[in-house]
Amino acid sequence: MKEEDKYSDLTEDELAQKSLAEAEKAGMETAWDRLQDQKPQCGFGETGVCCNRCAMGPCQADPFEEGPERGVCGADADLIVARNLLADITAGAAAHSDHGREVAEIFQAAAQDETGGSYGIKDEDRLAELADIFDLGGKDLTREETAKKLAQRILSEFGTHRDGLALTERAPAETREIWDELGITPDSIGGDLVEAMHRTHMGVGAEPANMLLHGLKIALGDGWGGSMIATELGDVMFGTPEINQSSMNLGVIDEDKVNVIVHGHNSVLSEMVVQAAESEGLQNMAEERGAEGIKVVGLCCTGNEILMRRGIPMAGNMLNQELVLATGAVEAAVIDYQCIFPSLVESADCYHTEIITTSHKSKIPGAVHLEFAPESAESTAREIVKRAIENFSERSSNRVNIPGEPQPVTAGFSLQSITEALGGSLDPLIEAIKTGDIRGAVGIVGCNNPKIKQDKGHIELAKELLQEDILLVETGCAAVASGKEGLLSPKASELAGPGLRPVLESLEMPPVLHMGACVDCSRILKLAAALAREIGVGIHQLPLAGAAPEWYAQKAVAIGSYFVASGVYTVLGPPPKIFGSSEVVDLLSSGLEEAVGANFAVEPEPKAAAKLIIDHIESQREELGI
Ligand code: CUV
Ligand code: SF4
Repeated sequence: MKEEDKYSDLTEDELAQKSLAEAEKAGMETAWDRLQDQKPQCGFGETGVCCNRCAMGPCQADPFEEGPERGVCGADADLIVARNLLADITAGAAAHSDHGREVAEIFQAAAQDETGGSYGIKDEDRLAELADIFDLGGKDLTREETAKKLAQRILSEFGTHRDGLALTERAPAETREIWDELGITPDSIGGDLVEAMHRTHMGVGAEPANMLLHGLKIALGDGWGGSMIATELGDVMFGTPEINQSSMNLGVIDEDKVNVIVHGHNSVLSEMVVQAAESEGLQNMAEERGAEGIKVVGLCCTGNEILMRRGIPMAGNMLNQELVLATGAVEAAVIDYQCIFPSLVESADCYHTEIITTSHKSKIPGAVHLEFAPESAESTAREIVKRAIENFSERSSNRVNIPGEPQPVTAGFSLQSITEALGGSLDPLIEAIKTGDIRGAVGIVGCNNPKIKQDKGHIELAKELLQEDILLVETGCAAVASGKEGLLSPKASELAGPGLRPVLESLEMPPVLHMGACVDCSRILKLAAALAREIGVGIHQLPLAGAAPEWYAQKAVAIGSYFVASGVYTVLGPPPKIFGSSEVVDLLSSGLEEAVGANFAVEPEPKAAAKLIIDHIESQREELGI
């Protein structure tokens, strides 16, 4: 058996298979090892009926009616499951929204000229677009005044006010009516989240449906609020993505250069690191130390952001974070927050790599902490890159093992760049959907999860759908899985069915459009809203679907929930922890369908998931009469 064959059950990514062999040799533990150590995982936890919310517990409600049916407080399985699910959505929505708020705070600091020029306004059109939707009034406002006012308005949506979120107005009227009727139109990003945490406390109601409706509300506040704000203000400050060429996989690590990984989610950090690394002074310093330059490489969603806006190459998705260290050629891994393994410092200990934390929210013992603040962002970024350069001499060349060549990718698909590529309007896309050349569009999003062979869920589902003339838009780790597989290249249009293929070829577009990080799922909402408005229907009537074939994060639960609440049928790969409650399962399937015109399904097997999605799209088309 060849070394890497041992690993071919774990990941579809061939370079990762080689790196896994390398990691094992180095004695580096990975998430796959730790998953093995955890088996068997607890059935109560898996089905969502375990509650550890208060000091009368922990409690379990036995869904099979063999053990106790109620916790000490009297909560039954349905309530425990619903409350746990609400807590998951809350954590996920809070993660995105706190990230969005940080971007907004930096935008405010920039507007008030308090960042020493580190941050500014790059895209005035987007600023004007936001000024319009936030109704800032007065065409006579200067750019600076507009930015200040906008920052204030946006920040107030995170906290003090309860008057609704301006960006929800982007949704078509038919969709907003559904939200209003159900009482799930968000009032305030922060206020709704605090209420959600309140509702997860012991003794705040016992009605699962009422609990889950609030889950939809905070999820909408994530998608059309916190996440959308992160995306929009990122575009204003760093530029709206344009179609670009780059590369992906572990092979992007450059043996001859100082390699700096940026890992996590917040582009306000990674943007600065990229700028610092491009500076002539630091490039020269790297050359003086014997390197051919500095290479910044992305990982996870912050990587997706700088790929989208700057064409920076990506080393991989979530499960590649340890393996990239096993190349032995990473001088520094700079992290902010979310999806970063707490054990990463130990993994890095096997090599010379330095882990650098940058947020007070996300410190790791053993890491170097260089706190990032808007007023000193530039100098901190320079310090980070300098440390990486100095660390270059610690690299042992005999331990460098870069497992292969990078895969070319095309990325940078925002609503703006898609519209531009279509010749200035969405009409050609709508026409192709109407004629049936394109049957519909599906957003494949979300994470890796070691319970599923890495990237297989994403890639197989993508290939199945393309064959059926379904256009794909992707974000997060799903998009990176596609990138590594070659699906983000126009060449891959040969995998598309006979209707879709010529459309793609005439536009020289890849069959999978990379739309960014997880917070950029808001770009998918914006696209869906634009399509619905053009056609004159609600989002729930469009031939669309969503999928999260390898999700693991609470953030993904929030994303799935706002997709569904916005009217997009969504298929999950790994099952959510709800199967201990038939009431919650019914609510998420048939109950939601009645309420918002869309629901969840769970199907880990890609071909079967594809079938569910295709059937859904065809029935949507039928109802639309196209
Ligand atoms: Ni935010 S949330 S594993 S990096 S997509 Fe990737 Fe994307 Fe999930 Fe995390
Ligand atoms: Fe048990 Fe109720 Fe406390 Fe949960 S909230 S731990 S079910 S007593």
